[in-house]
Amino acid sequence: MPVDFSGTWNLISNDNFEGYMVTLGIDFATRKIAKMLKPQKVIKQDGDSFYIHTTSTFRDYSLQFKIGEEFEEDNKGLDNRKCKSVVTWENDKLVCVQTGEKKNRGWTHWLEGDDLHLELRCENQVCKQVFKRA
Ligand code: VLP
Repeated sequence: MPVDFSGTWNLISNDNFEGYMVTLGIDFATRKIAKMLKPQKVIKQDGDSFYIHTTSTFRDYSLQFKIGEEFEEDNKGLDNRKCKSVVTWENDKLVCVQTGEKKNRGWTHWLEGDDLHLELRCENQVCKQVFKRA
């Protein structure tokens, strides 16, 4: 049985979100707002199907995918770039590769104790987020 990420998760730490946003070309004013946010993630996992909804007081972002099936991602409300994304299991980690204009773009989710971890990567920047169950 794979890990179950389902649940509602609240951000408790956000390391180098600034560096990640800079590499994505997010403008100063937007970064200033985004840095203050404490987003919540709602994850629904049903077999190989995932729904990840990231919500905040400023913007929301939702994503639906099946493991191993490439999809078009438009990153609407984030950097608005399109990319081709695919999510696979690497042991108990959920790994997304986002192929497009930006090199080395992707993310990894995993569970550690009762916490949900997320590493966001773009070019040479890594942002590390930790969430606790709501
Ligand atoms: C853009 C970069 C902040 C910052 C401006 C808007 C949505 C894995 C994956 C599922 C993400 C989250 C991406 C955050 C990138 C911000 C608005 C913040 C709230 O999550 O869970 O999509 O990629």
